Amino acid sequence: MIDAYIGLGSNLDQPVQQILQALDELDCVPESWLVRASSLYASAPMGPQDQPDYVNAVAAIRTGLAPLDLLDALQEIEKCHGRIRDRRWGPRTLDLDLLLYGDQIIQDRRLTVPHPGLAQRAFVLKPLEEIAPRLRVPGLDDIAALSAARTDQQVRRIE
Ligand code: A4P
Ligand code: MG
Repeated sequence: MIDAYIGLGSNLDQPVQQILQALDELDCVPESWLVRASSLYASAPMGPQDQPDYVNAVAAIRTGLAPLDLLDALQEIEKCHGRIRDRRWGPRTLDLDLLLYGDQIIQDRRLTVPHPGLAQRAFVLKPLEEIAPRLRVPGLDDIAALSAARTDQQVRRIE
């Protein structure tokens, strides 16, 4: 079994509900269960500004699925949330990113792990720091150090 970390994001159709439902669905992925879930966080959109603010969270799951099978399962969940792939960085009902898969480095046509945006994005680092502060990103630093370098980006914990 491998510990994997999933980034969740939504900014359409009741984002808080989208994220809470997706956390339940992660617990239903085959050969997998939810180990921890962060609080929910709100932030302004990265990329095009003509879209609503985002709600983000990070989940830790324990899984027996191979990385590409896990990606398939995540995309299946996105599809069930009515995700329509439109423009890059555009608004979405649900985005699930595979942030980390154990300590593996993966360079596949369909899958890059660690997720390439991880170290730049406070909306990923903050929730990840909440549930796994001492976790190391392969090839980089530990989460707390990466997060401390991104305090310029405003991310608000939702109560
Ligand atoms: N793919 C490769 N590696 C991965 C991975 N580690 N996890 C491939 C998931 N997918 C991965 O993804 C495109 C392709 O990436 C997939 O088919 C998969 O094979 P996508 O979700 O269709 O494309 P996207 O999400 O529109 O593009 P991208 O670059 O992944 O966008 P991001 O990085 O997900 O950013 N602002 C705030 N505040 N919060 C947000 O959550 N999110 C985005 C989207 C923009 N601005 C945001 C937020
Ligand atoms: Mg994505």
